[in-house]
Amino acid sequence: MNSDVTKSFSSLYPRHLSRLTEIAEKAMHAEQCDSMLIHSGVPKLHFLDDYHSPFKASPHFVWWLPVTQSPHCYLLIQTGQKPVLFYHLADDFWHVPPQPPQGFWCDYFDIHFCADLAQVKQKLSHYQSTTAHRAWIGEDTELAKELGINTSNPDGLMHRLHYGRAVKSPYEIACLTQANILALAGHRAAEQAFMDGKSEFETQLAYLAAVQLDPVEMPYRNIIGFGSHSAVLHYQHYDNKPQNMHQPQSFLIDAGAPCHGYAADITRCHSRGSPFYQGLIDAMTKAQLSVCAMVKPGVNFADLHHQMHSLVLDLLLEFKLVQGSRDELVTRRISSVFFPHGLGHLLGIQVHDIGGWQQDEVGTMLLPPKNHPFLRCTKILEKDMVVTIEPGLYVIDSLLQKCRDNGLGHLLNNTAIDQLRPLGGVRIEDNVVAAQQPISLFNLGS
Ligand SMILES: [Mn+2]
Repeated sequence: MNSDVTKSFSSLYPRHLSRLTEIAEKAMHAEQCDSMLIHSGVPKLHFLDDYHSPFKASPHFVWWLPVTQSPHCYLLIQTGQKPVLFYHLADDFWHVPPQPPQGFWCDYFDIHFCADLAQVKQKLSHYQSTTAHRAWIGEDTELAKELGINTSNPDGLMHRLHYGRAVKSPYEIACLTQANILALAGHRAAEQAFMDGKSEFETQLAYLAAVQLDPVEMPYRNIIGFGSHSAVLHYQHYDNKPQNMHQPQSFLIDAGAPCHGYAADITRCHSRGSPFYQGLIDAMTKAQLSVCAMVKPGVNFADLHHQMHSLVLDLLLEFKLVQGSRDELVTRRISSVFFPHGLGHLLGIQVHDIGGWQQDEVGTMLLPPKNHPFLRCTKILEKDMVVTIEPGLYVIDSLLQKCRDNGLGHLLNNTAIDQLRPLGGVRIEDNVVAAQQPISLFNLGS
């Protein structure tokens, strides 16, 4: 990260913190509490084992400060007071022990170093005036009781915080931008590896080398699929087989990167030697860009999803994957056979950021329409919400078979489907900031 970027984080952070303070104080006031203790979390042990899963900090903790790799920390937010951080600092001869925190955010917190829970308890007791009205935000509710807090993750408070998290501050948008810029380096390296004939596994290594990260530091497991693997929505392997360079090949890569705990979530497709597949990529990219341009305040995300279905149907007709009257194809919802997932989701600290169905701060939920159960966002967009726009079109044989079983086989053009099958499918995904002029973050880096 260059010094300009670091400077921009330090200049944007104070406003982020005051926005959070405002949201938190309003939420606490509405829910009759005057402080909350937010736990960073702990790594989880495997069953009957002494190995842990990789540590994932609580998103509520990361929202306040970019500390993503420090378990056993506590953040005390009190109405009208400077935030207090109880930072875990203990001798540990098995690992490199944690270091005192450094960075642009430190001055805004009272920081206490604690080696164990007894020290946390002791130091927390200096802030005891409000414990009767204190809420715990964290997974381990037994730990909350040990610290004298009986109210854990109260629904009312959580709804208000989750609602607030959907709209991003300029600091958060800078984090998401930087994550996109890092992901771009990975995507370029992976494309090159694919074109050079590397295997899926080698392509994954090329991505990781370019972003200089361990897989466990990635916001989600990279999807690197060649050929028919690109039609498996969450394809989970990295094939070692070398490519056959005498055959056309397709490549779908869904891979992100982190910055201060915020995630990029980007998908691209590449063709080597298939004008048919390249044509499909180009047409999908055009359709996707037209919907990215609609990510504006006041727009219903479900409407964008339906608009995308109409564009996917255009593509299915253009590439002759389906046949029959447009009316019948719409009525039979044929686009869902090829595009079975949602258009996208809120993006932030969590890749599928929380609150996509939440309509207001008291937690009214609007579930997705019955025929579109995988739509992860049913919100009316507001300025500075960040969403992914990720339409896809795939040959998924189980869904095609169901379609035939339902007596709709006459709508499918098997010749064209057979042509696409070995190439899998396409998905194009960008991270877009809702605004009058929507901002596509991945493009900022290219
Ligand atoms: Mn996504």
